[in-house]
Amino acid sequence: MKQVPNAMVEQRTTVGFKGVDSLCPYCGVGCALTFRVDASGERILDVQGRDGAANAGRLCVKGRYGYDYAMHPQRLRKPLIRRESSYPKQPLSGDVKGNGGGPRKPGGIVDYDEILPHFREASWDEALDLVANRLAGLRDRHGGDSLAGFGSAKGSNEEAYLFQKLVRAAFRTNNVDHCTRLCHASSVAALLEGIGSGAVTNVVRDIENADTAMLAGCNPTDNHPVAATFIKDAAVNGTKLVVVNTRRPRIADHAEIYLQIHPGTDVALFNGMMHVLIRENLIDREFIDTRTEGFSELRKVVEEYDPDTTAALCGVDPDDLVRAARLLGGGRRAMIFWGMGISQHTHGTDNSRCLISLAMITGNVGKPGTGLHPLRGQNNVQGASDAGLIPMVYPDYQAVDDPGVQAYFEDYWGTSLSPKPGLTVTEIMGAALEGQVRGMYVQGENPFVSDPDTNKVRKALMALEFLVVQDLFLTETAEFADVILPGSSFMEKLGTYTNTDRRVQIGRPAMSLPGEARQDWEIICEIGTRMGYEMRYESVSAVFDEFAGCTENYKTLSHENLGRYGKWYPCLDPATSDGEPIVFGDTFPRGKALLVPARLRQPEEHVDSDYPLILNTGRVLEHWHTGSMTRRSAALDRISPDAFVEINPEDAARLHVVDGAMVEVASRRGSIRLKAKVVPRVAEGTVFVPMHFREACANVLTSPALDPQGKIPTFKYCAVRVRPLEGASHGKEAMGG
Ligand SMILES: Nc1nc2c(c(=O)[nH]1)N[C@H]1C(S)=C(S)[C@@H](COP(=O)(O)OP(=O)(O)OC[C@H]3O[C@@H](n4cnc5c(=O)[nH]c(N)nc54)[C@H](O)[C@@H]3O)O[C@H]1N2
Ligand SMILES: Nc1nc2c(c(=O)[nH]1)N[C@H]1C(S)=C(S)[C@@H](COP(=O)(O)OP(=O)(O)OC[C@H]3O[C@@H](n4cnc5c(=O)[nH]c(N)nc54)[C@H](O)[C@@H]3O)O[C@H]1N2
Ligand code: SF4
Ligand SMILES: [Mo]
Repeated sequence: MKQVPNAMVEQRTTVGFKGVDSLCPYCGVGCALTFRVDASGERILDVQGRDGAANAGRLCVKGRYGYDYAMHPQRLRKPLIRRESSYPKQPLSGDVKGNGGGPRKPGGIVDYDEILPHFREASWDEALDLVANRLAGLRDRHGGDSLAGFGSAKGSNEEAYLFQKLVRAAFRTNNVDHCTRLCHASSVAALLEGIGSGAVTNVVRDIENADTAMLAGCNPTDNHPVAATFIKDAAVNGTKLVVVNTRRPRIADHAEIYLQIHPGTDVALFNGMMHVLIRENLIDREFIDTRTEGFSELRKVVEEYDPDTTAALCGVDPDDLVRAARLLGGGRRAMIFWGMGISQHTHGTDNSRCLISLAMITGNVGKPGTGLHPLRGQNNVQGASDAGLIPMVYPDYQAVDDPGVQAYFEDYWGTSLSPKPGLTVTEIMGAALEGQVRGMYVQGENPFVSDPDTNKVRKALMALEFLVVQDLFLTETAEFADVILPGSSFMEKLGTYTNTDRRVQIGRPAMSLPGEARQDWEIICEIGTRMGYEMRYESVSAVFDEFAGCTENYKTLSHENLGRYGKWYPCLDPATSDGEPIVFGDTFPRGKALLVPARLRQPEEHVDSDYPLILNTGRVLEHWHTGSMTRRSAALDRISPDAFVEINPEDAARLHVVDGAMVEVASRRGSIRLKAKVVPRVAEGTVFVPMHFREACANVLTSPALDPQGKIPTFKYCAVRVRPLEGASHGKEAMGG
């Protein structure tokens, strides 16, 4: 592929072009689009929205302008091997304490000139043999559990399926996980316990049939932007929105009621709402009797949460709490959407349990305009989970410690398998630090920037005896690698992706691979085969068929019958049906839904006079997680170039922080320097830092404390202090280097 300056990418050309029907590579909304590609097949000219089930032709700024990362000159083009002289390993681009860390191009991207000399180019054969030999050597000397793999929710179902198969069958361990652990793991734990399925019950666009929609701990305008447009349409047509958040999201402008609660007090709020619903008899008795169990225990617990006490705990007006409850019950059709403000807490599972109970006691499941919708984040996090990129389960959530299931997969894959559930993302980092995990394969994740407590992650990555990273770019994580493999971007590959609505859709290749980069799925298979476990497939669709063969919800689907528009699963007869937009009308996978009560628990981390503020972390519209893609997208980086911390005007005045000035934010684990934005949308006593900017890495601050069931870290709650930096100017140069 030729290198193209970004400016040229935006130019239209009059020479011939072809249209490729595909998908947006970013979020779980799963918008369908058409790439217009120039005649050479090496350059995307522009993108048009396509009339997919999730987007009806709409796209957000990332879908429309965010594709050029794939054409960035920093794309990896050849396998790289770390030079002998670069051992023992040191962090290459600065220590990322958050205060600048290393040389950067404008836009925060590391200057490769400083890093590349630590690696040498290698042939694929040399690199793949090295990877296979080192991993197999560790496996044979120390056992399969000395290895671990992080797969990717940015990749396809086929890649996710192959990756977990590689780890289980060739590494011989269940230590395989992905970013779902940092995301909706707690929601899924509560949903599996409560109803026996982790996927959404109703699709986003069913909101047009809802009387009420509650949006708890999510910010759809920035994070699920096209879904947000359908939510706003519904609001215009009469659906009442109840928004629950700690930092006013833009969707609150359309809300009937906005509840700005104290961080981490959702359990109390939802219990208080259930208290009102039961007291005022706005519940659905028949649904409770026929479809649920555990109501009397739930009733006892929520009895303790009268509106006045609860509202005080949560910092909201008791009348608003009562009004919000009334909007959800009394036979109104209500939908519940939720996001990371619910799941990323040490009580994330409890938060979701309460939302499930709220839906159940009001009979709001299984009908149009109702249901439970944990908004999925990555374009394929639903599919990657379905395909078994989870340490405790094979594809289709089948437990690895169930002897019947183990026997089935031993037969299906023709090898013996470990019955021991594996470690999660966060546990793997701990085990690496302690020397139990010695070798790792990271494909399409950037844990150095996305995992909590960066200083701990750095030590863990440095402690590994062998690390192979397969990415599009030389990421912050890849700086710790022994071998770096250049993979395929979304725009270069064929595969299926499952969106937040359970819709399985095909992404099609629009461009050729750059340099010697290879297809991710082929690299995974090569490693397996070279480790002694044969993995050979004729095509991507053959991989899909093997995956569908062991995964109930996909059994009827194939590349052929997914066609241009895809299908919702379950889909009994793809020839005649589009699949099911609404599920569980008669029964739940576990039979009756289990109502599991929860009480408000104190957070692990406490504020005190040294660390008096609560840190909330999250996202901005234009950037994607660790920035490796969007900070290499010209339009997106231009709109949102800098890290910032939002601080309330009252706190700012007290701390002598002015808008635009440089400040230091410190937690008990580390500190970062960035620009202050003084805004009332964050509550007094709280601050907000987006996670995208490696030079002011939010996760230097965050705590690795975990939810006991979901094992998800508490990204939404840690104690910090803010101080102005003396003599700091407003410019970028003050961000250190
Ligand atoms: N632009 C963009 N879009 C994305 C992504 C991205 O990186 N960039 N990532 C994708 C992924 S993987 C995911 S998981 C989704 C995440 O999408 P969201 O779930 O919307 O994610 P966040 O912005 O992290 O957090 C959601 C909200 O929780 C609020 N919150 C914080 N603490 C609390 C609390 O204690 N209680 C309540 N009720 N709310 C609280 C925050 O203020 C924030 O508005 O976005 C996806 N979409
Ligand atoms: N503080 C804080 N931290 C958080 C969160 C938060 O709210 N606050 N949210 C958490 C959540 S919800 C999530 S989902 C995680 C996300 O964490 P990560 O998944 O680690 O973040 P990404 O930046 O999406 O990483 C994707 C990587 O894959 C590469 N990539 C993209 N496409 C491909 C491909 O097709 N093939 C290959 N081989 N590589 C590819 C990209 O270059 C990038 O390096 O972050 C978590 N971390
Ligand atoms: S809403 Fe999500 S899937 Fe749709 S265009 Fe935007 S980022 Fe892409
Ligand atoms: Mo996520």
